[in-house]
Amino acid sequence: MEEKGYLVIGTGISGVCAAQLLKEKGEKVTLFDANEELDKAAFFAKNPDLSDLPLVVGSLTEEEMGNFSTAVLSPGVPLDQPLVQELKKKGVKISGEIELAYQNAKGRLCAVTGTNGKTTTVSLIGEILKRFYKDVRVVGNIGNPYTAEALTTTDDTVTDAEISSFQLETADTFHPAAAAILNITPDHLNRHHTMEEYIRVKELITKNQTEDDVLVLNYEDDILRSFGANVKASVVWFSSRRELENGYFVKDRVIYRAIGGKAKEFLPVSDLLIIGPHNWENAMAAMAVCEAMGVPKNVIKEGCKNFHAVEHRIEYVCTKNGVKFYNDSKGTNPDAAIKAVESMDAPTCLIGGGYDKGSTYDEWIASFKGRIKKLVLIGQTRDKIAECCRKNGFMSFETADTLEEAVDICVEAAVPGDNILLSPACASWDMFKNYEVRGQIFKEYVRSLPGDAK
Ligand code: UMA
Repeated sequence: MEEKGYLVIGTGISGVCAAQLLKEKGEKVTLFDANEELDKAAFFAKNPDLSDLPLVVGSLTEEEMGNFSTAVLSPGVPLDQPLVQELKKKGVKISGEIELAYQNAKGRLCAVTGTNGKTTTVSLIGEILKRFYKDVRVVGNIGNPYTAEALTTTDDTVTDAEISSFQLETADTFHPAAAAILNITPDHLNRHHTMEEYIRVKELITKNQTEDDVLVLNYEDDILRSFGANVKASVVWFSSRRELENGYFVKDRVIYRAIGGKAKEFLPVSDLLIIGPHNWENAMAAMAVCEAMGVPKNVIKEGCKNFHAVEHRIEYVCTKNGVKFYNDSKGTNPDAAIKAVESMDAPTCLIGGGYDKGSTYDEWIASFKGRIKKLVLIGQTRDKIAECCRKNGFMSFETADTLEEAVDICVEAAVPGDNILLSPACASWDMFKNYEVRGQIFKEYVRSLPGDAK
């Protein structure tokens, strides 16, 4: 009987890197993408090293499904879709890109999940680890697939992974020595359907951890506070609001490290270049993870002091005619967008709206509280959000057909001293390839506006 092979589902960056890894290991691989319009010739021209692999687009026949031992899912592939269910029925093992990478990687691993702050925290951890360890890989949802790095890792490698809920769904033996869950608030409910399921998936990050491992949790998150009481891993808490007996906390704008009720000053928050209480939380999570990974305190402090905000996350763009522009294209859900609104220190014209993930916007609108002088709505959710504005008595909104038109409306409404903020509270996929492209287009358009940029 012919040997069964791997089916890699999705030909985005994860699928490509997963297929490359499997090919390098000499495995039999077939690529599949549900997008019927995928241009095979263009795909192989872009990925010539995969051009000898079969690529099926659209759908698979029952017979074809029987040819595989394992299906490796890209993060964007939901587990409950019919194809995955059919494959399961045929006895095909369902795995994921992160799990495949983990099984082929060496060295030590730390991993961060959470609804918001993952990228900032993982980037900061990466900066700190690189100051102390020679071989550090920053991988995962941040945009560098773990499978792109796994085969070249050695026992001395330290891997720092940003892991989304999509990626955790297929985690099986995935086992980080230090993990952090930053917060859990409603997001991606169109994929996970219920909040209970979203929470369950996020918590999978610690499922293989033992008492020798560290789990870093936010004490101010009610879901995590009760979860932390019953995990196997040794928990390190952080809080931006209260003193803790054990863990990291902020008091009078100073971060402390407490062990057994004894708290020592660690770093004043004024030494951080990332602003706002949510960023203090990200920094404390990074400190705790790096401590667990064996980095000395002075190295952690230096890393924190030198770390700048990541692109697209409350990123200052420029000042034109006395108006400051901020790009928060990564504010892809209401909770992240609230953080951006709360970080604004002047009257702000806000651009929101985008792809509909099934979120509700009442809390986001409630956070405007005199800070937002005008809201301009774009994208698929614009009417839904407009309706929510009316319901909440916020009437200072307009709609626009394009991002550029939205910027123009804001420029018209702003006076010197104001801010203009792109922080959509929605994903970008209705109008843009991804949030990075949305942010780039915003920045380029803003820079092209009349007036000297400062
Ligand atoms: N596809 C199918 N069947 C499906 C769904 C998708 O065949 O049911 C195909 C699509 O036609 C497409 C390909 O799969 O060709 C896309 O795969 P993908 O959506 O998994 O995207 P990748 O390019 O592999 O990028 C993924 C992550 N994307 C998602 O989770 C949606 C990237 O996170 C991540 O950076 C990358 O892997 C590397 O790990 C992006 C993201 O938006 C930034 N993440 C979400 C977030 O942060 O909120 C979770």
